[in-house]
Amino acid sequence: MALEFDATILSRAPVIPPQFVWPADEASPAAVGEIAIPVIDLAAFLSGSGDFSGADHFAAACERHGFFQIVNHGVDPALLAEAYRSMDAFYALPLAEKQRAKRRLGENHGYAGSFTGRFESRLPWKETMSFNCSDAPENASKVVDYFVSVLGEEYRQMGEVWQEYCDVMTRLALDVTDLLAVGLGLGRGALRGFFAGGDSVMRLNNYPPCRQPHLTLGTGPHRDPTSLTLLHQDLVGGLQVFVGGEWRAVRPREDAFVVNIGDTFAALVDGRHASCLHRAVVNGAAARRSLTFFLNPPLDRVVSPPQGLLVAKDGGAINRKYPGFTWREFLEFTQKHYRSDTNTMEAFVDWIKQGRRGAQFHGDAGQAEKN
Ligand SMILES: *[C@@H]1O[C@H](CO)[C@@H](O)[C@H](O)[C@H]1NC(C)=O
Ligand SMILES: *[C@@H]1O[C@H](CO)[C@@H](O)[C@H](O)[C@H]1NC(C)=O
Ligand SMILES: O=C(O)CCC(=O)C(=O)O
Repeated sequence: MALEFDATILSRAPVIPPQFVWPADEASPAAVGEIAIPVIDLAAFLSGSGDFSGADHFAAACERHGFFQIVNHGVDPALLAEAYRSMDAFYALPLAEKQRAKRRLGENHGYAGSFTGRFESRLPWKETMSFNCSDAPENASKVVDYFVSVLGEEYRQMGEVWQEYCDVMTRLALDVTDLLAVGLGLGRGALRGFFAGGDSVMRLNNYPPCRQPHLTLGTGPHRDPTSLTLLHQDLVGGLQVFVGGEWRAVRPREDAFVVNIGDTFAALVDGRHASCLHRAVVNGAAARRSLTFFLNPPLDRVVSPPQGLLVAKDGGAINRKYPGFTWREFLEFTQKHYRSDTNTMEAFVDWIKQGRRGAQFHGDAGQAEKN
């Protein structure tokens, strides 16, 4: 019988099931140092001036580790508070109720208790609820419709909270693409068209306490295959980023979103920016929650760098670092052929070069929760 991730039972288990035990060199050591990731104040930029503070550190951070924070982003703290209340209400439901939204194999949406259906080892110590969001006008109530269709009419209000949250995240993520475009010397708005009408995804992460926190991981090391992630973590802390050969903790800030660059965005900007390697650890005392919004282009849009990035300083053409591909192809690759880990994009590029055939499912490597 498949192992069920029942948070109320597992969080009290003195010995965790072996499926959750990670190899010693990958699990979380007792203490890691903090990293000072740049904090970008968006107030002036969003009001249209085109300026933003912290620009010097910003460019270096995008190139080095693909990770920064934004403050004065305009998201109403009341909406965030409402989102956390709604997430708590969802996770407080009995397991059987949550499983009415159960994520099925090969799907990217629904409730997943630690992915026990897809992988058998190195399971992440968490439960997640994921759903699609779209900024296409005809799909303006997509999130509400999803909650009502999988959980029932009683969940309409919950769906409305997430609809609003996703709409706000979509707008903010598009503003962040402007920030990144300006940082790359492209015009403001140069990257927006790529994402218009996109198939973005929202995920609510719940990490129950764990009595053996150093044996496991909440989210294994990975780069997001998606384009840009806007992450909000509660004040418990647990997000870590790999920089300069070591893991470093990102101190939570209630007023900030962490932005991390994913594989698809790195390919879109021809490798000018790094796709960020990160993970989340769990702890012995407190449950931890995070909210992740993954900005994506439409499934069939071809990922190909803007012309402005393919011209060298001397005017010559630059050889592209990645072959053209669609987000659908890459998404399917991560769902059917490869368990996302630190080298997903390299494996995908090899797979394309070998004629898009014959890739085996690398079920052993990396972590489980991506798509
Ligand atoms: C969500 O989006 C994915 C692709 O991004 C698609 O395969 C899936 O069918 C969508 N699910 C729903 C419920 O809209
Ligand atoms: C709107 O949602 C439907 C159903 O999920 C999907 O088939 C369609 O492609 C979506 N339209 C856009 C423009 O995203
Ligand atoms: O919970 C976190 O801080 C990280 C979550 C994450 O990396 C993910 O959901 O992909």
